[in-house]
Amino acid sequence: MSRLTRRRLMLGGLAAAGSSAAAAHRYGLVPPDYAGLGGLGETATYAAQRLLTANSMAREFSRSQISKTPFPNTQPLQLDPYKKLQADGFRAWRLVVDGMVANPASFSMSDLRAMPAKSQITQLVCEEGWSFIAEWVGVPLQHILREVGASPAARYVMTRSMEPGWSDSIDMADAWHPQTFMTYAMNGADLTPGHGGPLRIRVPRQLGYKSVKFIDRLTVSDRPGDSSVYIYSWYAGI
Ligand SMILES: Nc1nc2c(c(=O)[nH]1)N[C@H]1C(S)=C(S)[C@@H](COP(=O)(O)O)O[C@H]1N2
Ligand SMILES: [Mo]
Repeated sequence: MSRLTRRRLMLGGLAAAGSSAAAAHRYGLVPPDYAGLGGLGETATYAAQRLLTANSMAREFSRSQISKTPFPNTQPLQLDPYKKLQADGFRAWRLVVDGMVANPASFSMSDLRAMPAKSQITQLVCEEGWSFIAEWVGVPLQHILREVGASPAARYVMTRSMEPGWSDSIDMADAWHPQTFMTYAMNGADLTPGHGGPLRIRVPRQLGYKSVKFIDRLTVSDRPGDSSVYIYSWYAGI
C-alpha cells in the first residue's frame, strides 16, 4: 500500500470516528504547531504517521555502509560558555533533567557513560537533501526518563541546546522510543564539537534537524515549549 493510500485510509478512519479534527485532538494526534503554517496538512501527516508507526523502527545499517565522510552541518559552537567547558574536557558540563519528574537530576559525562550504552547505525537525513550513515553510541533516552521518574501525564520532552535558537521538543512516542538516544560517541570516537559534542540527541525516525546538538537540558513537560527553531515543521517523520 502506498503511503498516500494509507494516509487516505487513516484520514477516512479518523473522519469516521467523528469530525477528523476533533478525533485527532482527542487521541493526541495533533502536532503542537497545527495552527501554524502547516495547518491541517501537518495534522494529517502527524496523525497518520503516529497511528501507523508509533512502534516502528528506523532502518539500521551494517558497519560496511557507514559513510566515509560524514557531513558536519555546522562549525563547533563559537560561544564563550561552551568554549570554556570544551577547554576543560567538559568536566564541568552537566545534563540537567527536570520538569514533570519525580527526581530532578543532573548528570556529568561520566555519569552518562556509566549508564547502559547502546549503539545504532542509522542515517541522518537533512531536510536540505544530504544524508550520511554513522554509528552512534549513547544512552537510550527512555533509560534516563525511567531514572528520573518521568510523569505518565507528561507529553513532551524539551531538548535544550546550548546553541541559541536550536532548542526543540519531541513527543513521548519518540522520547520513549528505543532508538532515541542521548548520544556521546560517533564512529568510535567521542562526539566532536562539529557533530554536537559532548551530547546530542539522535531521533532517527525524524529528519536531521530534530537531532539537536549541544544538549545540556531535558525538560519533561505537558507542553512542547518554545520550539522556535522553525521555519521547519515541528514534526519531521521520515
Ligand atoms: N544545536 C544544533 N543542532 C542541530 C543543528 C544546528 O545547527 N545546531 N543542525 C540540525 C540539522 S538541520 C541537521 S541536518 C543535523 C546535522 O547533524 P551533523 O552536524 O552532525 O551533520 O543536526 C541538527 N541539529
Ligand atoms: Mo538539516
